[in-house]
Amino acid sequence: MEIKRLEDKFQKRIDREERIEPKDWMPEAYRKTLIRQISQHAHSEVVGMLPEANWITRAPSLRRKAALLAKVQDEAGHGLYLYSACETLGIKREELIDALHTGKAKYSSIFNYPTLTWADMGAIGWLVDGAAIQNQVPLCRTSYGPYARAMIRVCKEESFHQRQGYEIMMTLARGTADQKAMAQDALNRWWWPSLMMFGPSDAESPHSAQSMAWKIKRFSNDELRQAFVDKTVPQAEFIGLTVPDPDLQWNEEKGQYDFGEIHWDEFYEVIKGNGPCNRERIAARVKAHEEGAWVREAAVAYAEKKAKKNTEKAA
Ligand code: BYC
Repeated sequence: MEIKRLEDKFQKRIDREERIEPKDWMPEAYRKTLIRQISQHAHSEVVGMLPEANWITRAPSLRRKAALLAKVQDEAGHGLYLYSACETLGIKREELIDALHTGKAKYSSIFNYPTLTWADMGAIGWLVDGAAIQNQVPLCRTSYGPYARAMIRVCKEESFHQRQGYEIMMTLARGTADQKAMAQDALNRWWWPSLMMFGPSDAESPHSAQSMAWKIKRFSNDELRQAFVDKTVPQAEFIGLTVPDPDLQWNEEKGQYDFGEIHWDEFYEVIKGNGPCNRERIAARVKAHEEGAWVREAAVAYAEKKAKKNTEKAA
């Protein structure tokens, strides 16, 4: 009875667009859903550094190298804000990282594909960060305060990432025939996995209805995917590239594009751990974590020494 009353009061706060803060009462399922989504999001940022880091040493100019380096560093920062936001829900960062390393936690399907050419840096920035922006701008208004606030800065940075990617694609598409072919090949390989980033279709999405009612999600997976297609197809046309979908067609009546069927079997295989690079990605993360243990230990020792000094000074 008491729980029911608290739940009703909680839902009323959500309906009034009030932000929920860490010390507020919240249903256990709301807390769990947020831990799941925010930690998956944090893991995606951190694993998302790997496919691009692969190209930092091979960027074709100093300018490209500096921009890519800055982008990958931004992603590390996004991971840190998101782990911190997640910790406000009463879970330890070590537990979250352990869940990633043992394969219990998911991260975005998109980062399980290989980066084969320089054009993939363009395609990732343009399409993957473009899809991320589509999904994350509404999350600046998500109902949980620390997540919403973290997303504001993340989105500003994603906007720079998207532009640097599109500019790489534009340069290649306007370059030699070989460069244009490389850009087209990257678009061919990244288009469908980018559409899968939005998650299963609404009819197949187990969490959507409750997350929409709690205003964690503001738009459904299909709504966001459609908006992304409508925005991105003209961008491809503008630089003279072809979206690899024979069924893609402008629907005058609906005022949006119709597009072909997504290969959901591939999506489910990738999120089960059987994508082209899943094992490689987790192995790289575990190795980095183990090899970075001394840095974490040194940081803790330094913080303790500093705190001790401060207490001694105050005494
Ligand atoms: N990949 O009921 P659904 C970035 C899972 S990082 C893997 O629709 P929900 C970037 C889903 O977790 C991009 N798994 O779930 C970084 C659930 O499984 P569990 C990351 C996926 O949560 C570096 C099941 O499928 N962005 O932008 O309501 C460089 C059923 O799905 C995927 C975020 O994380 C997927 N694509 O909706 C560049 C944004 N899709 O947990 C860029 C925040 C679904 O029951 N997250 N699943 O085992 C969200 O907005 C939502 O969690 C989702 C899924 C729309 C992704």
